[in-house]
Amino acid sequence: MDMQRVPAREGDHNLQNYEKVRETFSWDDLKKNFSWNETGKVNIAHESVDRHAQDPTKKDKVALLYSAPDREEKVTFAELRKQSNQFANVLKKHHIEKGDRVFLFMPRSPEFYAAFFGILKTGAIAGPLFEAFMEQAVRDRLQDSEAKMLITTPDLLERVPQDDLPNLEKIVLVGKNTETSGKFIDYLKEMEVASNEFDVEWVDLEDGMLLHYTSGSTGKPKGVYHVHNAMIQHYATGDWVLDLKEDDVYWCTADPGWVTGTSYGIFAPWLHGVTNVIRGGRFSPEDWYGTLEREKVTVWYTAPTALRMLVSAGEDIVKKHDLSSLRHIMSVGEPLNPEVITWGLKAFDLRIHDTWWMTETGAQLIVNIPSEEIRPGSMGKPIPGVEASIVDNEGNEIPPNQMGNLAIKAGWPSMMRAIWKNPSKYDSYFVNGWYVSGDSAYRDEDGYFWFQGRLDDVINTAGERVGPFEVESKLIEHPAVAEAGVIGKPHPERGEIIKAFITLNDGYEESSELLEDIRQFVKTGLSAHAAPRELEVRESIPKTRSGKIMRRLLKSWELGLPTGDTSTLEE
Ligand code: 6R9
Repeated sequence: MDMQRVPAREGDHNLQNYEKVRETFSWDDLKKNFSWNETGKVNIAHESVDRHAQDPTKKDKVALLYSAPDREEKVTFAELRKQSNQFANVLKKHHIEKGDRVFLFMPRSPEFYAAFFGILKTGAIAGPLFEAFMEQAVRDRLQDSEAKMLITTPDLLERVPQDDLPNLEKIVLVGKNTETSGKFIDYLKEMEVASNEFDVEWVDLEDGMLLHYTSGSTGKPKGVYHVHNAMIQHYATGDWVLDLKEDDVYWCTADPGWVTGTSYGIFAPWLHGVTNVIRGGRFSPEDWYGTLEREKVTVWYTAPTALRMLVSAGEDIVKKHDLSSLRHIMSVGEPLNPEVITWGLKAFDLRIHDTWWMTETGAQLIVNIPSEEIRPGSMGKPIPGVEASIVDNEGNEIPPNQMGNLAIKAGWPSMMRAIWKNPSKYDSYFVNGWYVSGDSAYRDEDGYFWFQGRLDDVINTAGERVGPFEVESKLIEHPAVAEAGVIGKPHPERGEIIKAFITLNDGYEESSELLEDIRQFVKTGLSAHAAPRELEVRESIPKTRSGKIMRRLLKSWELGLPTGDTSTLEE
């Protein structure tokens, strides 16, 4: 299909002459922009917060523009420095050392950001958890990381299985606190008496900074380990792709439990010292348009699922809001439908710029930048300093217009440095010097990349990665369920929904009550976004002779597609 191309508009974009910059750019040159270039000792929290707080022209600028339906707050760079210093002192008092894992399990709030930077200032590794996680999801992550401390709220505490977490020494409670045991720390009380001054722990570029858990097709979620060096790329893409300028009001809608919410909800905007909008509460078209209008957002980073829901909400509601501040929109997480780009041109009179990257890559790699033509349906082209290609299974590059593995030449600054405690898993990403993403794509003659799908069984539902194994494991914990196979089923708004095929244990009869009970069991045990929207009871689940669930076959049946090679199917 020959989609209408959308040319770049004239404008004062940060990155002009993309092709020329690509030819001459080197990451080493860029390092000269950083204050640590001389010493080699860094801390991403210093670069994001303290550097601006120490600048007389910047210190009173609003860093965090927080709002939720029941709360509003403005936090300047100087205040954010002070609060994160205080929290770093609280952590030190309770014996947190460089390299310790400190996890956050709480909604977006000013306290979250103070605590997050406090952790980084001590040289500890921060592990943000999505607030909707239920007990099993929390347990898996805190156990695997051997987290020493957790920051949470009294409301969420019941989902923290304390008895199963021998390494967890202390729990900081943000909010009204009735716990009295010595294990608990009262956030407000300790912050009140903590000093405003803190000597930031200067670390090496390769020292640990962040652990983000993400799902693969097998096994439990894996801890993707990032280091302070990632900031070089957060900074560069903040410049080229986010096109951030001094006076921007920037809004990234992602939760910091996911990588977009840290790399682009925290680091990129604050490395550039811009005002960062954080909106608490739940999604609704009225709320989001209201936020764009009220906060006078200029640069907006969001996701296809949300955009599709805005499309469904219609154009009338757009017209009710004054969105004239908005000048730049980006999207990430799933394929961006060409129809959504067409709609964006009508509704906002702006192009929506797709960007591609992953938890493992730490920052954007393939993007549409403001000064280049957009080809709707394409993810764009690699950023300067990054080499992307399509390779076969042996890691050999294949010609344009042929589908294969989307791969990146290893060595970009924000690349993960390990899978926590799982070196063989880490090694399995790399073939012949290429990082192999697990996505399939092709490249056209002009170097634009076109996403085709996942090559493994990972499900992408409303932009969130869900591993079928996790859901299957939870399903079979239900007393009625004998076996389970889980797939992603295409869905117009959510990209994919989770569909589970199950067999029942003897003595159980299929009924809508039972299916709803099973669904709730996954929802309350794992998380809402992992609960199957569709459940189908079958006589058996197809498996290979070695006992692996043949999800591909389930999917073909579901979609009425040819079943392909079934020679390994168990009789
Ligand atoms: C940042 C983030 C990564 C997976 C990735 C791919 C899908 C991300 C996309 C996209 C099509 C895009 N994905 N961006 N698919 N077009 N622009 O989303 O990280 O949660 O780890 O997901 O998401 O399948 O492999 P993560």
